[in-house]
Amino acid sequence: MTPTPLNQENLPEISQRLTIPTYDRQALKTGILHVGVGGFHRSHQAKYVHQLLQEHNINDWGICGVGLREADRKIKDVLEKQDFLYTLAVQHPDGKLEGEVIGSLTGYLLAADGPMKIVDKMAAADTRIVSLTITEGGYNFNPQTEAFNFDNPDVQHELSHPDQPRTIFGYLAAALKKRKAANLPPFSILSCDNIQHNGNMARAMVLAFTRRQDPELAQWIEENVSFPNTMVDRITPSTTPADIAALEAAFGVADKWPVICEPFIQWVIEDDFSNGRPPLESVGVQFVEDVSPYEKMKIRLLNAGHSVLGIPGAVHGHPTIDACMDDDVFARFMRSFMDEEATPVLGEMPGTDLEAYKDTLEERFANPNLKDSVARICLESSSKLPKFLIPTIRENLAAGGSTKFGCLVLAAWCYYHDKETNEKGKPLDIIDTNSKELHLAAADPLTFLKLEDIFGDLANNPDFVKQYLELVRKVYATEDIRKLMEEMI
Ligand code: CS2
Repeated sequence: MTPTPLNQENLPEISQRLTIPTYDRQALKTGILHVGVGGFHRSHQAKYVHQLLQEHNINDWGICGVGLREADRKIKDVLEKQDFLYTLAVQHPDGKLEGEVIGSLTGYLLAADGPMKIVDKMAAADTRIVSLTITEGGYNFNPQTEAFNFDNPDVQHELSHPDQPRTIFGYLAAALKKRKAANLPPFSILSCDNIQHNGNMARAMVLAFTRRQDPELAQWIEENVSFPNTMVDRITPSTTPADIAALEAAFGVADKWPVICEPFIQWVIEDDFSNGRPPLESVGVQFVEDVSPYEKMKIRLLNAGHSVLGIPGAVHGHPTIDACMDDDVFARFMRSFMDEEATPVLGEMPGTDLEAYKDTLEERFANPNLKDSVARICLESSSKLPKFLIPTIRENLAAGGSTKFGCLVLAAWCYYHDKETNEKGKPLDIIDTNSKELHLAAADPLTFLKLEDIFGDLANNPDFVKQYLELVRKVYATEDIRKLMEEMI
């Protein structure tokens, strides 16, 4: 059977095999501009909005994607050919595969095709939310001091050329300035990245930038723009060519860039919007006054748990997170990290059953049908570890708690960047903006730990340095990280 190409016209035929959007996509206004349309946005926020549009007769909340990088051209081209439709495939642990065509995205703007088109769209009256998944690194702050990086050449350019935005900050400032001049209410800026207090962080960075570029605008933003904090969660592996072929065979639909994800989904948002919001509570989104406990728990357990499996997993040669979980030593190491190091410094989690949360994480990580590569988990670890893992180590050092599990992960990470191969000599698939610097520093383990922007002052703690150097020595001497993990648990 020839697969049916995914597009609006073919939906009636596709509806025999997959759930399709039943709302009038033509009638949707763009209420949300989303910057950073990766797999995660498409498995999570766009899915929630899609469900809202399916179940309720609302047409204010269509999403227009925005890509600021040239690398985003690929997704734009694919989506445009498919009338912005894509397949979301949920992989259940028992082998069940559920497919659905998502219709909430209705357009896509690429910076390279005209930055002002993006500014104009952000400044349009219909736009009420600009949401972001621009990764931890996209916020342009020093991971340790959390100060805005004014040395970034693109930022330098935008500061003196407000009509030529390049980073998210230049775009937001230009668009908000237009709205202010037109007497339009500002949009809310909704950060959906894995940073604790992501909304506060986005606000601090936008204000740092605009205070320098246009202090009057900064004051208006400070008084009028909402930046709700959010906790987002759904494990979404990168789509591989094999996935594309497998889904085509399973559904008989030719989708050039489908998204695969786990069944679990969660979104917790602080209910503070400058210009209205979709009634997402009707599709299961939790609106709360303070998201901090949720995000801390998720970042320190789920995201850190991923790194605790992924970095040693890459060094050992496990290809995926489920392969790590299938290895009893890795699974027990991760749980020991969660129980003995992450949990004691989590603080109060009123009303939350932490044990049950950790059990669920184990089940989610072990999903044998979700092939989440350790390469995805390790990518950009230089921005992730300062948020996911290092605070737990630092707080345990202050409280006299255990740091050995976290420390072994850092020792393995030094080996990972020094050798750039796994223990069997196979080249690692390393993607990190700072990979050159990390590789050079890792030639000497202490120089590596002295990378202050990543590790802060860990190198000033003699006990920790001793533990770390000893573990690095063992990682190199044995070239058997698994054995070292086994000895610890
Ligand atoms: C992962 C996250 O990037 C990572 O290291 O931990 O992408 C994780 O899968 C998501 O945050 C799950 O919600």
